[in-house]
Amino acid sequence: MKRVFSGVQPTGNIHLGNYLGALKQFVELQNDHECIYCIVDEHAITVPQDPKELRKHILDVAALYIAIGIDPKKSIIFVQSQVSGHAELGWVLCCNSYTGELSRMTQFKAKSGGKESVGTGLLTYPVLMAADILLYDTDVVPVGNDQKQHIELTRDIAIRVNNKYGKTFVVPDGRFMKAGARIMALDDPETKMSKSAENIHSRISLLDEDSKIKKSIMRATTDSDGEIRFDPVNKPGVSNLLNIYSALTGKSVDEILAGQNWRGYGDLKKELVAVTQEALAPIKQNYEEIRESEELIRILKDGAERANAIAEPVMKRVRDKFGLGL
Ligand code: ATP
Ligand code: LTN
Repeated sequence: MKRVFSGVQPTGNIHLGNYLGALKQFVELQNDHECIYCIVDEHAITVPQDPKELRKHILDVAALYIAIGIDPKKSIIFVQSQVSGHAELGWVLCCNSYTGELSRMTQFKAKSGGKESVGTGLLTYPVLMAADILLYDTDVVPVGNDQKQHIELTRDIAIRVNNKYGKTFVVPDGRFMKAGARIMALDDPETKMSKSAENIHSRISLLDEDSKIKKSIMRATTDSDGEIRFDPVNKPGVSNLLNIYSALTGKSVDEILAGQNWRGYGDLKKELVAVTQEALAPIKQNYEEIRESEELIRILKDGAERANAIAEPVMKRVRDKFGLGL
């Protein structure tokens, strides 16, 4: 069975972009893969976090993992900082990467741009991500499109180390969704839907109430020509709505357009509201049940033990290859 690894940062409410780009694949993959799903709290602290909020968000993401259908009996769910190999391997890989390649990363440029002083963690963020992945001999990494460059870097580092020290790492592949790989902000379809955008109507969080879902979708930016057609370059707003519709229902955009008699954007939006509310209702219900249960902590502790049992032999291999320790 091929091994899958992915992670989500505990930095706020998970939104439709996270879900349709990454998390939905997590659920699908667990039937025929060995899956490891991480809550990457060490990545979260590359920017300042309130400690109390961070702890809360870790449990929020864990509960959401389970609420969307990740089964802790099939998949490993754990918190990154509970397995020390991530930070340890992160350091080893830092010593095998170049500041030039790291400063060329789009995410680094976006997050550091215009700032007077930039934290080192922002620069080395993708190296820690490479460590997450390589620590488990991962074959497949399901992520959104925005992580493509980081996956490429992970592969480059793995190949570089293998060439220099002999076969040490499995070289992983990214896995990207057709419909949901890049969900755009509802208020500005030129930028990706994000947890950190100021306008709450730019995104739909998985736990949003029905009234909020309706408000955000009904006020989504479209255009003035009134024609419902999939054309991301000229009609990014409408295309984004169709894309979300497609990713939520599993129908292709052609199928959706062929079966409709919408008279305008209002009709498309109303139906998308209904589709979204229906898709999120069971997730919200499951979430309420699991979030406050003691079971959640037990699942994360058990997950960390199982993750560590896979990581430790890989770390031993790395120490041996590099001549670290005794
Ligand atoms: P944000 O920018 O929204 O704060 P993020 O990219 O910092 O989110 P994560 O929570 O770590 O961070 O992302 C989890 C997963 O969601 C990743 O696989 C990422 O590629 C994916 N993802 C994030 N935003 C989108 C989006 N707008 N469309 C599709 N996938 C996305
Ligand atoms: N950088 C990712 C989160 C992340 C990740 C990983 C994803 C950290 N480590 C390992 C896949 C595999 C992001 O979405 N911002």
